[in-house]
Amino acid sequence: MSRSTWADIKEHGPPGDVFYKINAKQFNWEITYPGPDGKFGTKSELTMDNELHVPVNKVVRIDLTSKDVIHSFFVPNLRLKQDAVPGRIIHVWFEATETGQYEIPCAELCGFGHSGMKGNLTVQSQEDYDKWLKDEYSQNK
Ligand SMILES: [Cu+2]
Repeated sequence: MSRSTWADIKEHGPPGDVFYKINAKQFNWEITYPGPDGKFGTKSELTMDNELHVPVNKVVRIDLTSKDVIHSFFVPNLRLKQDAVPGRIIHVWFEATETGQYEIPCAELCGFGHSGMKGNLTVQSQEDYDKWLKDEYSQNK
């Protein structure tokens, strides 16, 4: 892969449609959704362990970091793997083109619970995603 191809994929990528923050920690993926206003850092944002829901055919952008040791965010079905490093925020993006459930194992030996560190990626139609998220927001109040 040439240097410019690498840069196109890893450094630039297309503009995002949906945004999340993922904080790896022994031994879960802590996933933060922006509030209904699209903003992070407010009371209405939503944080949960291991459940990443995204709409299909949308560019997903993630700010990935770690609270403790080095983990690796791995979605085998998307051929996506990126280290999560404490003290650094690494930008990750993908676009899932098929609905379904996929696993997010940790791909870096990170301690005694490493083998059980597994998240779930749910790729949904926009309609189902909106419904799910609305429901989660209302339970969060
Ligand atoms: Cu891990």
